[in-house]
Amino acid sequence: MGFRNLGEGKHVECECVVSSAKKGRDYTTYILTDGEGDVEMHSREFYKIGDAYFASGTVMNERGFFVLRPEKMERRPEAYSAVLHKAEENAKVQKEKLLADGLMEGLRERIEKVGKKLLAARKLGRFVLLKFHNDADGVSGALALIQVMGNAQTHQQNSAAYRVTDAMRDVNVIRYERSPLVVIVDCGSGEESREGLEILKAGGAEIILIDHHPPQKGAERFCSVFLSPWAVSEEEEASTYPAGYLACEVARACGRKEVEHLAKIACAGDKSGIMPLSDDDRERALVIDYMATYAEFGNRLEFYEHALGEKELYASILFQARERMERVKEEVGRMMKKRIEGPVAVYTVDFEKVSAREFPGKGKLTSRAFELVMHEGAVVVLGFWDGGISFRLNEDAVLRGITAVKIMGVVRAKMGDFIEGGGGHARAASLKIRRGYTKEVLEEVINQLQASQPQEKQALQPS
Ligand SMILES: [Mn+2]
Repeated sequence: MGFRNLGEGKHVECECVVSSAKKGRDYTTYILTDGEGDVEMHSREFYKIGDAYFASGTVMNERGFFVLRPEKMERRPEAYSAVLHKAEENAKVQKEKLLADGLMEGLRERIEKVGKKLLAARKLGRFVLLKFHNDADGVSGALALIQVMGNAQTHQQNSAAYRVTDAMRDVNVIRYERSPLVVIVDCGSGEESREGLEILKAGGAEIILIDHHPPQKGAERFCSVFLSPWAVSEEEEASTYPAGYLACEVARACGRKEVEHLAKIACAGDKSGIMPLSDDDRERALVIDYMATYAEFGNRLEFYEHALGEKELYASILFQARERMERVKEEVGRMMKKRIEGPVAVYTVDFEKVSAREFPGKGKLTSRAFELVMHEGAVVVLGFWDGGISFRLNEDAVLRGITAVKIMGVVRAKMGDFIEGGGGHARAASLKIRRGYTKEVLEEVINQLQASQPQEKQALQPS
């Protein structure tokens, strides 16, 4: 007796949610949904969008539209989750051909599940808080998702870790919202984020995590959907499917076809080769990265859309960003020192001596240094400054058994007192170090890299 098969004169009674309201001159036009079907209702009473009711009445045909003449509308807050659940089940997603092959087929079910949740959230006027990492990957992912949701509170997250302070702030944001949904893009999977996620969940949020950073064990248990390539692979390759790309697949499943360029910006920003990229894609990624570096916490998404759409602003930012990149590249090249000859060569760069301050950030600076030597056999590059060390390794180094995660693990175990955090991928990662102790930690990292050198020559000799 719900709203699914309506007919003139039919009596209905069911639990439903007010999904929209449009005020007219004489009455307000409401749309009620029971999660399976919708019906219009005209009323002079006030009903709040997102509130759950028990409704009963008769359906009339008014100028071709079915309209409910209510006999009873009774608040029933406890019905909300059942209606939401039905709406999620009934949300229509599409089976699109995925933009990148490989791992992703295994993630299709999760992509569709996120899609259904977002569509249902939109339908029921559910409160959504969208958190995105402050780089091209995080921003483009958020831009794709907002197309599906239409409306959400968006907050830029200026760290790859979802820390306790972030959770505290967010719990406060969602405190008075009914069934709040928090979607986190391109951050939050690492060890550093565990406590934060736990608090956010305890604070009443349903959490969807869309990320490609290697997860700590059990990150999944805080999320209703854990959309990560690591959910279907243990290979380092998983990292190459950026969060923004994953978000674009969600948007496409929801019928938003115009997001392919955003997927490419995500890939360009994170240096991923899973999709063919143009210079335009790389430029846009650079512009977003530049803007995101300077944006304050809580910066809204519209800011980026605006800059990508304004020719003059865009050109000016691109010019600045490029100029900065060129300048630091040259400086970084001069500052590089070779600390270990090989078989896996190790280079260091002291960023305290490089004039870049905010943009490019330390990770990008390390990438610039890395690009200068990445083709010279097996290579590790360490960028360091007062407060941290950033790691870049090429494929050859990983093939010889060295990963940033391993080295960081050993160093953390030995020098835990000096280390405040860290995380990342096998080939790109960083350590956060107590101020004043970077030199000591760096020497230990170099010792460990020395100790991890493969003894290949002897091993290959026949006995
Ligand atoms: Mn990313």
